Amino acid sequence: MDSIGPVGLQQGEGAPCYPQESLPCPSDSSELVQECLRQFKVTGAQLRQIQASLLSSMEQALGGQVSPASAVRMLPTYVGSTPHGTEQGDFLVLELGATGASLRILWVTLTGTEGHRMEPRSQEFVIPQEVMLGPGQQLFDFAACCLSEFLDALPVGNQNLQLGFSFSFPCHQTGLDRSTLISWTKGFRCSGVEGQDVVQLLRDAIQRQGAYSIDVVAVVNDTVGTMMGCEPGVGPCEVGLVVDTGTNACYMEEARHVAVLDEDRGRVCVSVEWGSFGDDGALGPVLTTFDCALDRESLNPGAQRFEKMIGGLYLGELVRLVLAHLAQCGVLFGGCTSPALLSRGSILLEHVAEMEDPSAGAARVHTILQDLGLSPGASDVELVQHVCAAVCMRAAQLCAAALAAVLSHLQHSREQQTLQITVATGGRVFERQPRFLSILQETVMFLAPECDVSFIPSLDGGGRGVAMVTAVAARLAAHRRLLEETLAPFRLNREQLAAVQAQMREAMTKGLRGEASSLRMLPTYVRATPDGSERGDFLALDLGGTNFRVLLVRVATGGVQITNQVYSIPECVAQGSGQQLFDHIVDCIVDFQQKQGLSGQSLPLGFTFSFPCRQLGLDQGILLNWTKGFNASDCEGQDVVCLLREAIGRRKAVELNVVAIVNDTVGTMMSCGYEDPHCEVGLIVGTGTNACYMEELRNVAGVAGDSGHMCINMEWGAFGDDGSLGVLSTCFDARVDQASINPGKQRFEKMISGMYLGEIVRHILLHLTSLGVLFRGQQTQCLQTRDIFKTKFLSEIESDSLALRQVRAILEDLGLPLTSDDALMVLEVCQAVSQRAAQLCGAGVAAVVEKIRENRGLEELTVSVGVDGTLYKLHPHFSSLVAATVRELAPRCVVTFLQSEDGSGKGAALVTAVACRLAQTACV
Ligand code: 0WK
Ligand code: BGC
Ligand code: BGC
Repeated sequence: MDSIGPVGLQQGEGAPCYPQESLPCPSDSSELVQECLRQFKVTGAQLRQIQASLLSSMEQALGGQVSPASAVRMLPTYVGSTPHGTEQGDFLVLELGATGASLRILWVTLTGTEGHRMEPRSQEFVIPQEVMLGPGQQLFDFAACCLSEFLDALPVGNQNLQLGFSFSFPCHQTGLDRSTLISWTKGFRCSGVEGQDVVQLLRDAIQRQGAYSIDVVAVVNDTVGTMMGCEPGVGPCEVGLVVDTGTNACYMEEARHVAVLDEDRGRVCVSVEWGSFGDDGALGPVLTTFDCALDRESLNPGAQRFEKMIGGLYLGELVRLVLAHLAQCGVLFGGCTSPALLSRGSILLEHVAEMEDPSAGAARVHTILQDLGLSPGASDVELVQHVCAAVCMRAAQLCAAALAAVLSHLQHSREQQTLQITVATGGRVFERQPRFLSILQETVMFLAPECDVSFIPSLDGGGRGVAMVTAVAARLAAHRRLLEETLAPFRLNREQLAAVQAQMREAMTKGLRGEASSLRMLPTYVRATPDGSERGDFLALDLGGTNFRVLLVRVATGGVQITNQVYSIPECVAQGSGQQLFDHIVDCIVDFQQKQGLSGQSLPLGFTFSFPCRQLGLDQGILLNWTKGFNASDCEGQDVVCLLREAIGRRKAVELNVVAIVNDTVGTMMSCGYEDPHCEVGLIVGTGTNACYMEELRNVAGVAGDSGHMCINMEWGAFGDDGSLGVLSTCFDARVDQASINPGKQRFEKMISGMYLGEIVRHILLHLTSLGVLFRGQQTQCLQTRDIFKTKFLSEIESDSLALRQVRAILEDLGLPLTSDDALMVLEVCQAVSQRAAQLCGAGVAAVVEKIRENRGLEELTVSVGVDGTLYKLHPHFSSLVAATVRELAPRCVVTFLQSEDGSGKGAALVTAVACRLAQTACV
């Protein structure tokens, strides 16, 4: 005869439950009865101990501590807000696992009007034991079959239905509709489900069923449904407490406390999963041998120890084990047992609820025990009621200790003297055991006196709450679809990029031949990259980027020394008269010379002029058209070296020897070429974008000579101005182009460079706001403001080191009223726009390096590309995306990207130095 007795373990000592020690049936029967009932007595100190230990487990788990694993899991649920009552629509809800061997389906209509409730239609289906313990597919097919049966009775036709899946088991959620089962609890143990995404399993089963088009948009733990099901008027409920077959709670936690979430604003609902509390032995002192026996015989020994002392699936079994022990010791039912009394699960929650209820009266107890094949005497009935009361009392007290831990944590984390809070309760233990709630309330008041707690039974067991979450999820899913539709044109595939590469290649060939092409392929008269023998002091100007710089470049044996000064070009000067612009440039030069003690010296000067110029020689450049926001009058069609010399002329006592005019791409190539002789391509991705490279002179029409090389300024910013990029251009690109000072021009540049990316993003955000996807559809003044969304925000927002919270800070500084979902979507918009820009740029570079490789008839080309420009340098992912695209599209070229340290001013000085060296050798 195996007998069960108290274990008497100290706090947290060793693994839970040693094999049961059989307790002798003491001769004094009353002692035995008292001993059995005393075991279920949990002292105030023990309850406080449990409260404290559960609290520290909660904080360990929230802090992300993995080893030792904390006993409670604290799982984020991706539910970020309690309902604001505006949710509306018809929703299907499938509840699995809350009420043991049954699943429930509900049709919930949310009216979106506060206080106006429509009674949900629902149906319960009993789940056969073999389905609860069989292959997972069978369980989900069973659920899908029940769904069809439920819908067959409703006039749903073939409308697309949205379903919320209430799945009451511990799951790692990675989204509102993505949830991986950690482990089964309660009476379930289907194979092939743990570690799987249960939403996908349900979707697959519904697919297999094929009867209705049902979209599973959210998966919710039953505690969350219970919390969300609170009538807004009484709430908001910020804690959901379920005691049904199992037990658990969820609550609204400050997002910043949840380590796994990189979010510190707002709140997120966390499922505590306190059922597993004590699986690490923390419950030692309050565990009885009856608990041990129950656990040993359960489907999951050693797991869910706390749940097995509270959950409705176990209370009946605990009572049975005690009654069986007392009967076997002869102090109950005259020492007689019955097959029913000795068989597991024969006493159910309902039995305990009735027998424990003093108002039910002895007669009912009698009937139940007789149904179990027992013939109870009068004293037996009373004793049975005592046992039921003891088991239920302890369950309610333990549940209260756990709830008090959650409440104390909330009170501390919200730094409130007194926490006022509403707890939504759900589950049949509450419904069937009215005393459960009162004991729970009393004990919570004892353990958390500074918390003013009101308990609200959740309506229809949380079904409405699940529908609320589903409504929110449906809205978010709809928003996601609209976001994907909006961003889809920005997601370029390999074919599209290869087409850009091929089109650019063709345009290069045409441009070199002087045929009509959107690529002007301008000869620069730079025939060689530096060979290191250059020497001397040079002045250099660098105009056309973010900053205008004047530089003194000393090229000596030991290397190149640069002194430079940044000057601003006010918009009114950039868009004023040409004379004003060049006078301003000369003013800056004079200021620089004075500061550097160079006044009166006429150093050779190299002019980096980053605009499309048809060069007739190294020091002759006819400006073809302004770009990048410049629009000074009387310059286009003029030789800008002349314009500069005239301005110098207008400024008395200034002598400057302008030797060379170079494009910033050429300056950058030369600057990097000085360090790396393989550098034969120059790339700028800054305010504007462009590239140059060393072409075979024989391929350059209009320039004499068939041997040797010449650097060609591609002016690729204008690629596609002939409409060849039409297929890739989006309505947002069109809006940016139309609003620019050079509509129809520089189309490639307007899809890539820093002057425009922020504007593309702003137009997309405006569009998404108008669809109600962003900022709750509120159009704000600031978002209507041109250029308010700087391209540098993309670099900041996309930086990996920035948590979503910082993204919010950037956007809030812009005066945008946003939620965390909004911040995430803005991040995705930025990523899509910058990724497209980098890939298009990569396709361009691939076209250039492949041209060089084929020019030289090489199997494989090793080449370096000198790069400059704020966007390329500051954006966290731009450079790697460009390199990846080049590897993909030009696999036979080994391309190294060299970020230019000194800008193209140094390059201009080197071009000048080469020109001076060649001039000297020509004189000799
Ligand atoms: C720095 C170079 C300059 C070039 C600029 C482009 O020295 O010649 O124009 O980079 O980058 P941005 O300043 O437009 O970002
Ligand atoms: C599950 C929880 C659930 C609770 C109440 C437990 O067994 O692990 O996810 O909330 O039962 O149904
Ligand atoms: C200009 C190019 C320049 C590029 C990068 C473009 O707008 O047309 O000449 O190289 O910007 O600054």
